[in-house]
Amino acid sequence: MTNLRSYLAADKLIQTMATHSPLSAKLAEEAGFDALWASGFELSALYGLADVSLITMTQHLEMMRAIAASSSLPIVADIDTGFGNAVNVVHAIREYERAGAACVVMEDKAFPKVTSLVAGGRQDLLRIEEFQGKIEAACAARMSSDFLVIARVEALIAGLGQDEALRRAHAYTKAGADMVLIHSKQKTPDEIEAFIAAWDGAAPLVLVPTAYPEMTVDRMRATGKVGMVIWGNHAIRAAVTAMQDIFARILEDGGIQGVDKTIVPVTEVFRLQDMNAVKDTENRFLR
Ligand code: SPV
Ligand code: MG
Repeated sequence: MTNLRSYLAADKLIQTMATHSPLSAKLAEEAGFDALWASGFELSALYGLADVSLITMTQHLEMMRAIAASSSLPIVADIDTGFGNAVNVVHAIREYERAGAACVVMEDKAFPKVTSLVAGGRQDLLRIEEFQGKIEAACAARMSSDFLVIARVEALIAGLGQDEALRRAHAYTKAGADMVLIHSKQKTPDEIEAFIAAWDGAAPLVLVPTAYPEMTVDRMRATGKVGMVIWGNHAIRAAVTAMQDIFARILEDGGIQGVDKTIVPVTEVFRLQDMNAVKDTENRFLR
């Protein structure tokens, strides 16, 4: 597994794709992404639940372990609010590092959190000092210095403006955060680009441009301050689009004759399941 800190040292823009399962992780790796986002939103959606701290740490960890077992890419674990206070954070960091995460992203919202992109969502933030304590706890709890701690600033999401976002980003870097994720739900990149222009901290920034899709890789690179982009929920949205289309068509057509050639053959799924390895094992050992 590549160490994310070495990417940072090389000034690489790390492209991180959302995943909710080992299968989506394998597809992201084959597509050529650098890292995997173990997204809380995607896993919540997979369970048919809202992303409001309903998924437990155990559920998220279990999926993350399954993802780690099926991909060699570094995993950026979305630990939401860190599951409580600094005491919970220490426990969470030990668990996530042991489970194979390369990095965690922890957000400065109060538990239970409300998903960031929903219109009119209740967005309660922690006091800066309290979140600094949680970042310090995360840094102190990690076993390897290669394990990255990313502080996620939700001040723009909460409508508190750029000054508050900058104040928080500086405070969290002072507490030891390796990178700062600055999130925005504005429909254009303006708010984020204004933040980036004003950011004079040493920590590279992380963007999740879901709400402002015109923010391209080239545009992020041009700022010289973005170290990672997270394509935040495109795996689950792509899956929903595909299933909605195919399910509707099967009912409309009264059968699968129309869709059969439009989806991957079952042999492609066998390949992703590594059925050949099963056959080899059978040939070797079944007597
Ligand atoms: C997630 O994917 O779980 C995220 C990104 O935290 S967002 O849903 O945009 O908050
Ligand atoms: Mg999340």
